[in-house]
Amino acid sequence: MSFLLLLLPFLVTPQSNRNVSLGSSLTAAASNAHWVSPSGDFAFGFEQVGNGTHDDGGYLLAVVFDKIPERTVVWSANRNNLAPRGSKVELTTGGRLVLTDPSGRQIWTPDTGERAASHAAMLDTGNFVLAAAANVVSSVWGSFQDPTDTLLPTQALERDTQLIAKYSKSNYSESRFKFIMQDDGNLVMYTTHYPESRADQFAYWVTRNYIRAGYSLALNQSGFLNLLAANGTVLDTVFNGGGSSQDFYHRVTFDYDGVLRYYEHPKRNDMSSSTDHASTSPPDICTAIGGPLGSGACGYNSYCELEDDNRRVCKCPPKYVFQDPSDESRGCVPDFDPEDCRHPQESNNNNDALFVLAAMPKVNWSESNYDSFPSETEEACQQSCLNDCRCALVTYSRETCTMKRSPLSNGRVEDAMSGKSLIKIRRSNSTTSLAPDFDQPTDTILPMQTLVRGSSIFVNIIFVLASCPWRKNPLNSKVGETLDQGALSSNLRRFAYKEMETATGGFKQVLGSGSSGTVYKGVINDHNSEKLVAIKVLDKVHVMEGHDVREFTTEVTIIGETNHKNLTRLVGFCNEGQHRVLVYEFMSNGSLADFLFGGGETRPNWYTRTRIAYSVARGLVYLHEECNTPIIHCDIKPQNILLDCSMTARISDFGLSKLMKANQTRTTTAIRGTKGYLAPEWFRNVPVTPKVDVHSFGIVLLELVCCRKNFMMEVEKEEEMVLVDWAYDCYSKGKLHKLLGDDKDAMEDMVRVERLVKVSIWCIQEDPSLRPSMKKVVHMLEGAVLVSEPPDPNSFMSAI
Ligand SMILES: *[C@@H]1O[C@H](CO)[C@@H](O)[C@H](O)[C@H]1NC(C)=O
Ligand SMILES: *[C@@H]1O[C@H](CO)[C@@H](O)[C@H](O)[C@H]1NC(C)=O
Ligand SMILES: *[C@@H]1O[C@H](CO)[C@@H](O)[C@H](O)[C@H]1NC(C)=O
Ligand SMILES: *[C@@H]1O[C@H](CO)[C@@H](O)[C@H](O)[C@H]1NC(C)=O
Ligand SMILES: *[C@@H]1O[C@H](CO)[C@@H](O)[C@H](O)[C@H]1NC(C)=O
Ligand SMILES: *[C@@H]1O[C@H](CO)[C@@H](O)[C@H](O)[C@H]1NC(C)=O
Ligand SMILES: *[C@@H]1O[C@H](CO)[C@@H](O)[C@H](O)[C@H]1NC(C)=O
Ligand SMILES: *[C@@H]1O[C@H](CO)[C@@H](O)[C@H](O)[C@H]1NC(C)=O
Ligand SMILES: *[C@@H]1O[C@H](CO)[C@@H](O)[C@H](O)[C@H]1NC(C)=O
Ligand SMILES: CC(=O)N[C@H]1CO[C@H](CO)[C@@H](O)[C@@H]1O
Repeated sequence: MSFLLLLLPFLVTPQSNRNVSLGSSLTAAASNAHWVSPSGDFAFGFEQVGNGTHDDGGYLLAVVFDKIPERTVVWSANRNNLAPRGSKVELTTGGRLVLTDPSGRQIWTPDTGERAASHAAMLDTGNFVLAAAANVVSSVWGSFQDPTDTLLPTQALERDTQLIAKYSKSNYSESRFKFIMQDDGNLVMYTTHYPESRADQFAYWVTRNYIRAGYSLALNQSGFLNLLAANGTVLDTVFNGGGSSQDFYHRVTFDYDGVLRYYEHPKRNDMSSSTDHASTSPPDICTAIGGPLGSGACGYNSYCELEDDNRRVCKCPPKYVFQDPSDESRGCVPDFDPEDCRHPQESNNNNDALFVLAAMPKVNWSESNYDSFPSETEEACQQSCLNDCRCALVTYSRETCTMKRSPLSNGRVEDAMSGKSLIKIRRSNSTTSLAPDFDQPTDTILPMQTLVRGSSIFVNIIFVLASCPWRKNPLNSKVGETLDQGALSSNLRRFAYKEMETATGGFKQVLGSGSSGTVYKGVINDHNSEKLVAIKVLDKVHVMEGHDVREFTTEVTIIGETNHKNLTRLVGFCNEGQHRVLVYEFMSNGSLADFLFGGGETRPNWYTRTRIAYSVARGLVYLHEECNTPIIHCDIKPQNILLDCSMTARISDFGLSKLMKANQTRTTTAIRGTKGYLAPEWFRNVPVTPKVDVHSFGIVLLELVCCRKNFMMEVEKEEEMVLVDWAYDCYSKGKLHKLLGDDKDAMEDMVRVERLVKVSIWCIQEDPSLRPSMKKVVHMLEGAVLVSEPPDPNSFMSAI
């Protein structure tokens, strides 16, 4: 003890080779002390960010490379909440690490599960640990287990942990990009539909060859980023750094543009001048993020260009400026008033004179179309845009004129673009013709994909494509023109937004919220009696993007036309201003998720469960094959299956899926659907068919049989973690009873149990063509046809 006390005075100054003892602290000040690792490679302490005033800067408690010139943060504690000058991090005498501001308010403390540390240490690996007792191995917490955006050699991204990119080069706050080693074994990159900040995320990158197989992602000491199976086997090498660890520091960072990069930093200054070299994934972020929702990789009206090193740059078209000059990812706004088009100040001036088109030959804004028609000449096409105030940009390609409206989204430089974009801008008052530089082609040859060194999975990048966009292709929605009337004459009620407010008592009681909106409980007046309803308020993003009033009405009408005992019924809707609301029958017995996983002591009744399985299957047959406009649900899961008062299952939320069209092409990168229930083809570049619902149904069916969720972390044996794998295992070994726990009714009905499990294994086949149609599923469930031996659901994947 006295030894420790003697050391104390030195601990506040930089030093190496020392354990940090209880009672030590560091203070955020102009010149910062650090706790340094024995080799001096890494340091733990405060890093100044911005100017250090509380408003636009402060101190980051971080681990940095201590020997390379540019201070590179590899881990931080308080990225979203910078500490003001004078803040203190202390390893208290009680064995806790606490970051407090000068007034003593706690800013951050690691989650050690209440365990006290005996000392702390900055290790040579870059891991800052709180040691439990005598040895560092049994640490109570380590920065490696709580990564921010970087992995270091010997560090692994374990299941259910994630990297979150920082906001920008100099802003360490969390951004919208997440890279997750999911507990379902998939390695996925997610983002939100920027600029909307919503909980709803979509995947833009997924490991393809090892769906559900991954256990952790580890960077090893020779600079290989490996995807590992549970037993430690290397499944694939994501990056191959290769450089020697004697000469280089290695790191893998999930960067602020949503791209995972591999970096090397030479350890000695005299070594080759290039400080980093990067392997990246996805190789082209500009195209990886797309689809009809959100703005794409850059903000609205801007366009994304890939530089030599695969870094994206967001740019504004001519006469447009960044909405926020300090943040180029927020998109651009016109530097003129587009409304001038509608109200030309000089009455005799036609729009021709006020607005002109500037050519941008290689820039494609792939979304925002509102009209498209054949046009023999480019001039005629241009004139159409100039004559239409809605038109912000027009493309002319292969004698087709396509008009796009504001805000333009998903802009990117596309080398292979077949036509050209012409953007409408206001002519400046003084000049009658445009400055020549606007017409200058911007088609400098681009390094589209400067190739990625040593990547393997990453070359197989898929752009997570899906074909269940919420929005219909506007080009096909002209039919909508007469539909507003049609909706009114059908039996759907149209509500005013005020009525919705009254019905829900000011949107008080939330029944649930999902990918597309929030559902409230409400009461409406129906033929002079009160009727309970579920009122779904769609998120604004669906409203802003892609829905004009007519399109919404078109879709609502199609939902309203469905009529089946095993679907929830749409009672009415509200379509007013910014508000899009759907009103459904209220289901008194909650969702199947509550029923199955509600946590009661005994399993819900077996016969009720089998009846639910039949009802869901019948509802899906109707959606796929029997209603006027076939519908793929895209998001079948227990939360979307509701139970009415007689415990009959009713599928809900189907209205929000894309109406199924023959020969559907993929038009969006948005994944509708929920992790775990998603069919693997969502992650592949193949058409999405009704078979995606069959896959999700197969998983729900297994959950019904076994009364547990597909993924469960708290299981006795590891092989039970993923239900679909475990179930196949039990089935192939003839040990189905293991799935049933103490479910007596089910035990006595083993013939049916086996049939249901076999059906569900058929449904979850990786190869969609092996999965039965829902009609066949119903026949199999009812025992009308024999169910043959299903193959291993994963055999298709392993054959690739
Ligand atoms: C704060 O930092 C910015 C850029 O880092 C600089 O332009 C500005 O002058 C600084 N402000 C003060 C008050 O130091
Ligand atoms: C960093 O970005 C976030 C998100 O835009 C913002 O809220 C925060 O103020 C920024 N921090 C600094 C220091 O600029
Ligand atoms: C740090 O503490 C551990 C455990 O108490 C001890 O084994 C190690 O020698 C200490 N290191 C130094 C440099 O004091
Ligand atoms: C790192 O991984 C690669 C590829 O899996 C392997 O060849 C190499 O031996 C590993 N290096 C170490 C130090 O484990
Ligand atoms: C480890 O797991 C992989 C995939 O799960 C399997 O292919 C391999 O045979 C296993 N290896 C050992 C040694 O168990
Ligand atoms: C722009 O991109 C979209 C989507 O990739 C494509 O369909 C379209 O043809 C492109 N436009 C032109 C003019 O090449
Ligand atoms: C152009 O003229 C309008 C009205 O005459 C004026 O409001 C506007 O500021 C002028 N713009 C420029 C760029 O001179
Ligand atoms: C809900 O289901 C239970 C059976 O689990 C049933 O007893 C009850 O009557 C149902 N509730 C309503 C409101 O019908
Ligand atoms: C779908 O595509 C196939 C082949 O491309 C074609 O034969 C068929 O007629 C198309 N169906 C519809 C409804 O367009
Ligand atoms: C119309 C229809 O097929 N309704 C079915 C809904 O589900 C129940 C329970 O399985 C069936 O009995 C109905 O026939």
